[in-house]
Amino acid sequence: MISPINLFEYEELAKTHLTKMAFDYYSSGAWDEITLKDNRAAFTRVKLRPKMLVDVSEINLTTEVLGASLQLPLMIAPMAFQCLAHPDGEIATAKAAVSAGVVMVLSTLSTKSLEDVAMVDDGLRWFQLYIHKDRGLTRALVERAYAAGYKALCLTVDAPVLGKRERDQRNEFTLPPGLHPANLTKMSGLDIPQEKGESGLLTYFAQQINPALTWKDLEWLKSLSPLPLVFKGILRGDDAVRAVEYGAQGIVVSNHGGRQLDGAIASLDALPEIVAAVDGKAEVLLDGGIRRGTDILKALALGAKAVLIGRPVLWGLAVSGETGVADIINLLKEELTTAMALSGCARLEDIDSSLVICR
Ligand code: FNR
Ligand code: LAC
Repeated sequence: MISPINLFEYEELAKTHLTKMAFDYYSSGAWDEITLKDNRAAFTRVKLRPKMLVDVSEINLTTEVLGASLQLPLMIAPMAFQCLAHPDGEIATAKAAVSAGVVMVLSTLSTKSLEDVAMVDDGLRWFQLYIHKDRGLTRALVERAYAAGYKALCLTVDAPVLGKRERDQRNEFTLPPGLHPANLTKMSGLDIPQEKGESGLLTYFAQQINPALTWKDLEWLKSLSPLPLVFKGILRGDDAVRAVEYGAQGIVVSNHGGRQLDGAIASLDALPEIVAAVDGKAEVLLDGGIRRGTDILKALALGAKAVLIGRPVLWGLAVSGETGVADIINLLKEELTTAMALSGCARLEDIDSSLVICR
């Protein structure tokens, strides 16, 4: 078997390792998948303006996010149900993140418990929170994440209800026997009566997740732990400003990988407005469609402090567990190093808006 040389080849290979139900769940977007595709297309609309005759014999990729050092400006986005890709699931992802020196954000809906993932050497881990209707359950999640040493709470704000992913509906998506959301229940499957002709996850959200959440609930959330708050799923400058007023230390510009509101703006297109609105008062991160080192370069040039990758991590996991995830990170690292050298940027601080032109 020839090993993949880029993230797209990983996806192709991963498809052969996954059930159709799992591959469809991982890869799909909402409705017509317009936003899913536009997340990628947005990167092709941005052109680079490389600088010549700069000493690029040493490229430095290190940076800081929320005061912690990262080996490169990359993080692993929260993604549910990673044991569908590999038996080690989130543990394998956490190990690869620790070795690479990047932050992993663990999903509320992980298939390994947050405590088990925290056993992987002292990594830089954040916990992604879904606020359930059951406030006691939500409080317990936050308290457990804090106790287990997670360094920030990543509050996902773009999913009051689950986006309609029609492939999951067609497949009546559910978890196979033996897998369950390990932070929530000791039962198998999604622990809900599965509705015929519907995705089990959509039903889960409708029953369990609080669609009435608003800004006024944030004081309550902040009272639960001293963890810094990062808002994930912001697409407008005014919302970003409000998030900062409510104490956000970080903003993830994201449309959930095109899985929520189809037709929503590509995250890269939303980035400049948000960077301008936040005006340095919080760290701005971006996810959605990052597949090449040049994509990271473009996002940084448009003002992101770092980027998160989603699906490619699952492709790495499906192909070869921890090794595959490590390889995904390494491929992006090599590509970013080359892209910076060819652009005349030896350090991340050399990357600024003069490097890009948006058409
Ligand atoms: C996600 N995403 C996500 N986000 C979140 O806040 N909580 C979650 O549990 C999940 N679960 C999840 C599962 C799967 C299978 C995918 C693909 C995505 C969204 C994720 O964090 C991120 O925003 C996108 O995946 C980024 O886009 P790319 O890199 O996949 O294009
Ligand atoms: C998803 C949810 C779980 O995107 O965030 O599938």
